[in-house]
Amino acid sequence: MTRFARPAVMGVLNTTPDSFSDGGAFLAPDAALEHARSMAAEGADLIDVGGESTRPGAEPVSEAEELRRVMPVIEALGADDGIPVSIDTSKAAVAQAALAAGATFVNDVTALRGDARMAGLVAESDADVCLMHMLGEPRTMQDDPRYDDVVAEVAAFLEERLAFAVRQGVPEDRIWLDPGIGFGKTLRHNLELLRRLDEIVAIGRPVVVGASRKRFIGALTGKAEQERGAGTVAANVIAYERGAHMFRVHDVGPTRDALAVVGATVGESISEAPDRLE
Ligand code: HH2
Repeated sequence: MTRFARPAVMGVLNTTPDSFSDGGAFLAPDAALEHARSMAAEGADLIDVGGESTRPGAEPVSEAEELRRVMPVIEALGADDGIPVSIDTSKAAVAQAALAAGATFVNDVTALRGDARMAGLVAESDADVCLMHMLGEPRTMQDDPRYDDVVAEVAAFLEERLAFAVRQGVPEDRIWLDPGIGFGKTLRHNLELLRRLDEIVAIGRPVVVGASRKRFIGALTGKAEQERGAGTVAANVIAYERGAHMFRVHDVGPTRDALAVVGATVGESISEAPDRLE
């Protein structure tokens, strides 16, 4: 089991100038901290702090710059608030500094492929790690991605990365898997992954889903990034029903509410729901 009850909500905190939906909004440490606290108050179980955008076409950021962006926020969250922190990075040096400052979760969108030192670092820490599927790299991942069977291929990739992490000494019970919605996927690929998410859940590790405000929701609704909250909730409701454990979102409050209703209706918490006239 994991230390987070299902459903768990991961609040997104991008300390970047160029993230696809909130770029620039939380670059200043004060604004970032305030946003982290408000997400925690709305029911986030942990805050995912990232200093490098992975949006399609994004350019890489140096280690020094990434550290400069994320560390003031992580230090303040650990010291002042005790809010659980996840570090969204593929660089071992950034993860190491974040873990030393109190982060307890490493969210590596390269699934330990981006930095040869990352697996060993995670193994030596007692942090959880999320291994995500991505086809190619952010700069080029949306250039005509192709699969014969996207769900089978993503599952096979995640099984291989899970086995790799375990071989490197990461205890299996600290590993999370993520199909990587929008990372080298067409609209159809994203929808197929959500529809057949139970096949990813069947691998046997808890699954994280990051559908929040992504382009496939814009394609279906015609809405701009900040107006994709309802579409995001719908995607997460489906993912929860298919067995996902953690939901990475920008809009924590509406997600928490939706998951409470779904959990009481079809989830584990049905037996815990108070039986009264409502
Ligand atoms: N998506 C993004 C970033 N990190 N991590 C996981 N585990 N799963 C995801 O789906 C995921 C992720 C992209 O979203 P965002 O952080 O809002 O944008 P950007 O990469 O432009 O900062």
